[in-house]
Amino acid sequence: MEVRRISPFISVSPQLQVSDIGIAASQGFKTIINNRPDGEEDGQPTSDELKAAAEANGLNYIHIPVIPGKVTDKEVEAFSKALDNVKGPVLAFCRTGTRSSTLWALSVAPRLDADAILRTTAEAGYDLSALRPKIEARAAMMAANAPAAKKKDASGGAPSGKRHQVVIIGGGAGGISVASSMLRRQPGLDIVIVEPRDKHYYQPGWTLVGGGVFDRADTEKPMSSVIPDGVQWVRAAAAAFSPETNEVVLEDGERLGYQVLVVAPGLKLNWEGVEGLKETLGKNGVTSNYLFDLAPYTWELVQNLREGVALFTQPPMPIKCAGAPQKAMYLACDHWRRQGRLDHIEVAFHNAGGVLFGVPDYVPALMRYVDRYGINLRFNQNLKAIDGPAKKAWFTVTKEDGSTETVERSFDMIHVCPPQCAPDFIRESPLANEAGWVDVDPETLQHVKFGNIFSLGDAGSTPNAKTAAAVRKQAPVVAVNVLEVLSGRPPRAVYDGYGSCPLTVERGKIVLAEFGYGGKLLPTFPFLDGTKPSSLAWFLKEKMLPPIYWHAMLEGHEWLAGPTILPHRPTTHEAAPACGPDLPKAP
Ligand code: FAD
Ligand code: UQ1
Repeated sequence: MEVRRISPFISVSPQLQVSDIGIAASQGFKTIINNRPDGEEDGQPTSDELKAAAEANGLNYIHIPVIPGKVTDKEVEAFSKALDNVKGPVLAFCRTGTRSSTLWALSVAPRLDADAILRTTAEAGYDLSALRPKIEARAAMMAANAPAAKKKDASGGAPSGKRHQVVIIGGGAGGISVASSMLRRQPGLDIVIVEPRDKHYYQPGWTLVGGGVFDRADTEKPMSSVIPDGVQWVRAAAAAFSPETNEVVLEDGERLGYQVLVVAPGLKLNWEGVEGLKETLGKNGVTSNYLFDLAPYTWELVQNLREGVALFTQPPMPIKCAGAPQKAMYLACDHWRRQGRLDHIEVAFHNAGGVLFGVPDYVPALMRYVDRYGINLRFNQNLKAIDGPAKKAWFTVTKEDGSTETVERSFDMIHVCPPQCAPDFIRESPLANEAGWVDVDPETLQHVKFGNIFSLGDAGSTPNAKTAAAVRKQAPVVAVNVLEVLSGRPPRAVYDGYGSCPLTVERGKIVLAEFGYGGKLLPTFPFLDGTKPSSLAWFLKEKMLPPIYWHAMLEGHEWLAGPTILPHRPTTHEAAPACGPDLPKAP
């Protein structure tokens, strides 16, 4: 069995025998496409026999027979439709694989340049250069028939030619940590990080900036200082993906080729999602700890407020650090209480959701603080519009019967947690799930469709708490799995959904939520009961976590974050060494 990979989603091969089907299943293929009519030569297994073998091995089977040299539009349409709808990876075959690769080339013609298509098939061992006029004609025909359908490519830019071993999108918590974790395991690995900003931020510190504990300068470092030695930094924003040709398209149209791609661009703070918010941020008593520039303004407002109304808002989930909106509120209340002003300040928490915190075990401790501070909880109230100069905010309230109404609130200060979503270039890409996030397996963090793409951090589809704490555990998992895939083996490190949210309930005390998938409590230290406020957890947050972030996590020292590795499963994939050595653990 001679499998030739065209893209992470589809490979082609010469004639498969019935006995090859089980091997294909063990190599991770999910669908077989047979492009050969029955009875072309003696000894050829029939389509029915292959179908039965595929079904016995849990694979989908599709028969799109093609006569050699006579590929019709109908067959291309059928192949194209199959690729859009079936589960991948797909293994298509005919006598030599040429008909299958021809069908692929014509199927993707509306989306990819002829050059890219021909280069890709040539790399797989099929010289289809004679097909160029047909590819171009089909692309033109499809464009004419469906002008508004799909753009040919995000850029039309020229390929750079070089294919890096690993390209990482984003130099935030996820991108830097995973680069370091990979390099610790395999020094000299060819890694590129695509990151437009020249500063890296320790965002978890912004709650303490807003609470008057940290200086915002402590939360910022030059990007160049956190990019690991030996990693190439491309100072640009990624704009689109071309997973069929293993390329990322940058904003200026440049293309970067990769063997494995790691997608970690974080999420988008959607300030435009609240009418009037952008115009008034940073003035008129409107603040947010979600911005480096504004966290100090939170503390300024808190210090200056002597009486009046203070509102704190929380948008619909998912958001990064789901506890951050209430952390800002508790620290403000604690200050006002210590100053003897709390009785003169009406505090309300307007939460688009219906619960104070998603994991019930932590709610009783938080409720005690809500009561102590006299906070008015307003559930199912979503901030829709704000008028800074008039000091008014409007909320859409969803009632029990599902009907909605708008309520108006006046304020003296308001802390806004903005609505959040996947970045636009991810949402609009073939990597996204329906909600816009990078569609990855929750355990291996491997893309569900493109086996050489991984994602970690806030941009991923995994249902964990979107936190740096989660990234600390995800980075080693992705590092191991990327190296496995580069060696031609399937992923074997698994992530348990760990995330953590240190809820600053008062200055000096924290309720340390630590939990994994399904809300399972995952405390790191047996002696630290996260469901109770504790000064030890505050000490961890204030004194220990910054150096853990900067010097352990970002530098690839996997403190308390060693990945769970499943036993090695050797495969017979032609690209894989017969049985590779176990990967060394990071120090
Ligand atoms: P980020 O760290 O946001 O990095 C994304 C990077 O990608 C950025 O550098 C960005 O410039 C880059 N990028 C964006 N678009 C592109 C593009 N097109 N091309 C290339 N690069 C791009 N977590 C905790 O664990 N504990 C806490 O106490 C905590 N508190 C928080 C408090 C606040 C106020 C906030 C805002 C966050 C908090 N977090 C906390 C969450 C934590 O900061 C994030 O979950 C974490 O930073 C996510 O890492 P990431 O790499 O996915 O994204
Ligand atoms: C954590 O690991 C982490 O990332 C480094 C955070 O962000 C800074 C956190 O806020 C927390 C609470 C953790 C969890 C770490 C331990 C040791 C419990």
